[in-house]
Amino acid sequence: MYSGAVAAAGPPRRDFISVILGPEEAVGVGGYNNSKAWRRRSCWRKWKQLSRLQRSVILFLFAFLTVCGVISYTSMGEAWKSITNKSSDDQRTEQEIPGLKLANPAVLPAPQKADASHGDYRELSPQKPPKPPHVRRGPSNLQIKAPWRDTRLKTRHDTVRAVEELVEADKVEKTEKSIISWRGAVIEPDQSTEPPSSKIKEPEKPSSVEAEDQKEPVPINERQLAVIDAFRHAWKGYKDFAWGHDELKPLSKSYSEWFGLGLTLIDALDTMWILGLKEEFEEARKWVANDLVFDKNVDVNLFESTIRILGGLLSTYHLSGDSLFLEKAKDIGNRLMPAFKTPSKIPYSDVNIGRGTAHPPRWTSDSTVAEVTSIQLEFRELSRLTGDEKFQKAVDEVMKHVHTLSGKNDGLVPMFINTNSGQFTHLGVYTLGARADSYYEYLLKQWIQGGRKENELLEDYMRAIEGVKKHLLQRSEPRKLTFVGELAHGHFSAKMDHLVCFLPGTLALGAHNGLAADHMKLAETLIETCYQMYAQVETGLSPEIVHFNLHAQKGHKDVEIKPADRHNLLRPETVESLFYMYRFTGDKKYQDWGWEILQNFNRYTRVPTGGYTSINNVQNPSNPEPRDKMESFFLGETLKYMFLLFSDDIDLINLDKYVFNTEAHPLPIWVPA
Ligand code: DMJ
Repeated sequence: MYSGAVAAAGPPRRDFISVILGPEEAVGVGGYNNSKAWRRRSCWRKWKQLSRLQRSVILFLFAFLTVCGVISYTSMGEAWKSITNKSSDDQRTEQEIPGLKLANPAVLPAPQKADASHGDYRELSPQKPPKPPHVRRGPSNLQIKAPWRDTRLKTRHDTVRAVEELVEADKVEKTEKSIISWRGAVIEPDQSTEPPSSKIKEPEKPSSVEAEDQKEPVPINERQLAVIDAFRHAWKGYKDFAWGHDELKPLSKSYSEWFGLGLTLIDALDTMWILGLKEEFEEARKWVANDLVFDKNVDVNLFESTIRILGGLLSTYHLSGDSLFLEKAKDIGNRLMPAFKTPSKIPYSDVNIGRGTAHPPRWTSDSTVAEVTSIQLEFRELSRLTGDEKFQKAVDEVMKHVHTLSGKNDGLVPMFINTNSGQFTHLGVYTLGARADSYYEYLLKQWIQGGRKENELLEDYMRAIEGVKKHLLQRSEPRKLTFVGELAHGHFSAKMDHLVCFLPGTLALGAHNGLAADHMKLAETLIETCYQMYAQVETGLSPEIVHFNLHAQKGHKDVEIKPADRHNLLRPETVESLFYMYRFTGDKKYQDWGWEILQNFNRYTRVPTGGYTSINNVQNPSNPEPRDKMESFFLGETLKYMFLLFSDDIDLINLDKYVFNTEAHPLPIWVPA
């Protein structure tokens, strides 16, 4: 608006704001005057001409704009400061942790763009989930997903964690080298005694997560397929005639009960998982979910139910990630605890899992040494998983007590221990067979499980192996096979149970974990003997017990078999040791020996209508006398170890991550502190 027009119209109304800026004042009367004083006076006059309201509004606007100006200046300053700081932080990180930036991309996948061609990554961004195609009613927790369908998601989740862990691990690795000490000797794990020449090649492992999830699956070979066929055949018999019962009687097409807890089914769960038998696994899982009930008035043997049921449930939980198995494990674990309520804390052999009472066998107050010292891996793991110390406390106490006991002979233990006094009984008899065997096995395996820190366990194990060398080793004639005999009140007996054949595998596992080199040598000699216990017999199957010839006699082999000992119960120990020997040496002869054994099981123990049977006479190929019973450990152990023996995939139950319980159920090795 021009001021001339305003002047013509009279003074501006006071009820609205009007700012008049025009040339007339600036020019003035009498010509152009643009001096500073004149301009100041003119502005002041104009200001004075404004109404009070107009002046207030102008002052308010001025004040408001000033405040805004100050605020925006401050925040821009902050932003600028943070930009400049960030770039200097980045430079510092690179200087302080050299290689960190380079190392990560080498181990982990490159940063992922939300690219349309990689739909996977979009799942991770915090966007609204897409609408489901149809609304599903019912509680979401009933929509159980099979765990193997979630692996990609798991991988990504784990990758994030792995970044943090790698940085941490990098620091730790540089400062710490784990050292194993035995009687003052220092053994570095790196110097373990694996024959270098024919060792299986271990693939480059960037990190456990990536290695397992991104590695090409190793194809299953012919021999593994033969094991799957054997398993399916055994399972068919169990399913058709013994479903939900303890053991199959394949000839009479029925079943036998021991505890009435579906022993074969539970023992076989993780084998099915390892063999990849998903349909069978799902079916068995349903039975566990719907029909496995521990609230039963039944007496169970503490050791047998721990290694088969608790061990089987725990390992299946670890492999599948399905919490159903952990819940069941907790249930049976709690129900077994009354066994430890004894005057000495050495547990009773039997527990009534419904009533919560425990007792020793009717005829004695003794327990078997192997039984009370071979439940530790399982109860310790249960404590770790549940956070409830009581399980571990109870079993650790047993080990500590046995560690201090007198009555050992150079580390070798008697076979019985009294639940009242806590002392060994029946002193003077020493064996690595029945009633003592897994005591030695669990000394080593607990030490491994706990991160190789519990020195008392290692001491007892090393001392015991020295005891074996000193008192129990002998050589047979004519082939000079080294075997482990027994000692009874100073007299050596050349008797060896098939059960002792766990020993080569255990010795090899110890050597792999950095123990003495001569343990591996002994393992190699003993596994040859165990193989000969099969090879020198007419059916190619080992009897339960053999006697070795100490003196050469014309026409006699190394191995003699007494009529009472010539049965075969489909036991796993030799195949178990063959598996360890192959893993640690890569020598194919061990696979070939196992293959011969599988073929002989098929030839003499396979029942055409389903299942396998124990036999009474390994010396009579034309009539091996079937006993009409398939033990649960045939599926839990023997076939599992066969499958693993024929595999060249060292990550199929990696022995640096898992330790097998004495029923072949793999449990995780705790991360060393
Ligand atoms: C299994 O129950 C276990 O391996 C145990 O340690 C010994 N006996 C059988 C197998 O022979």
